[in-house]
Amino acid sequence: MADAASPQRWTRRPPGSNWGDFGPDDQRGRMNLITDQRRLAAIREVHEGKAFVLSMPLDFPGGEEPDAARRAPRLQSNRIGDMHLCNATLTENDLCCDDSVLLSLQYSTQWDGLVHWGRQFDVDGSGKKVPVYYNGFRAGTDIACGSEGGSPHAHRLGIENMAESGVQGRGVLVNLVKPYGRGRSWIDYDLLMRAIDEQRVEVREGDMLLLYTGYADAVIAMNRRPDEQQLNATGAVLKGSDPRLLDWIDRSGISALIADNGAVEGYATDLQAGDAGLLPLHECCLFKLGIHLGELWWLRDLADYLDRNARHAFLLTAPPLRLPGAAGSPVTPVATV
Ligand code: UVW
Repeated sequence: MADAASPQRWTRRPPGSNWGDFGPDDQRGRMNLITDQRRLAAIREVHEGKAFVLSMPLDFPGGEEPDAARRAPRLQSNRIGDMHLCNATLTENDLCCDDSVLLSLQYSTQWDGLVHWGRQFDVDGSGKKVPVYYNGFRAGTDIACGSEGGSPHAHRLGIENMAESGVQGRGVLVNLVKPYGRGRSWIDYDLLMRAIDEQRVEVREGDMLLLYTGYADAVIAMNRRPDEQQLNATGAVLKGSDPRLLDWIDRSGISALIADNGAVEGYATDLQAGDAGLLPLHECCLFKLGIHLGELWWLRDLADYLDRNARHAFLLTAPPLRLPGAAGSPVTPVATV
């Protein structure tokens, strides 16, 4: 499609992107593809009424390094005056607990919001690159950081936009443990297609695609003492540098891409970023196509059930926190089969 320009922000969109296709000021990206009709079709995938919770406990993986960017949640009791609201005796008969939490939004089972990954791009052909996110929203004005990065607020593309779409639709799961085992494997287009074909997974436009790799199984087994070396050798990761894989993600029409590992794609071992950036799949999904990424989901029980019952589709309900201005969110997704 020709550039449907929003003249204020951009006249030239990144090659392979869909900027403008959902409207010049769209902030929901591919979530727009989950229409009422498609939600009804997703509900028709429910045959037993059984529900699977797809979140790890939010204090996993655990064991943070001192310089870690993301930290495990810290709970504390709220206070009324000097009274801590933990087993607080408000009256002779009434007891109360009431907490606050300091929470890294992307520490555990999470959604990456559309401002999680942007890039420098020449949006008007002037030869000057500017820092932008999906649909050309600008770092600095649309996505503000406050003084010294202290009080960030995404005035555009915050995670609340995703929450307001409901995030309920058809989920389909591809089991990568079955064909490729529990060791580290890099999944390119051919390997993903092989798994999809062998498992007869029908991926429809608007579907949320889930990849079971076994990574979160290892995280849970480590019981809040993660062994980074072992985890780096665990489970399948998508090969973001494969252009055929990125092209398929675009053509498939998926609305979200989810895995039980830390970043869906593998990190390059040397951090020499070419033009495609450090994380090409993040760039393709979050920056170009408005496809939210789900990470560190708990998929084992659902994957086992689907395998035992020769199924792959279900109703997925997974809204993030409706937290204005945030770059991501914890999530407690539910698959209903
Ligand atoms: C990064 O890798 C920077 O983040 P995430 O894996 O949470 O998308």
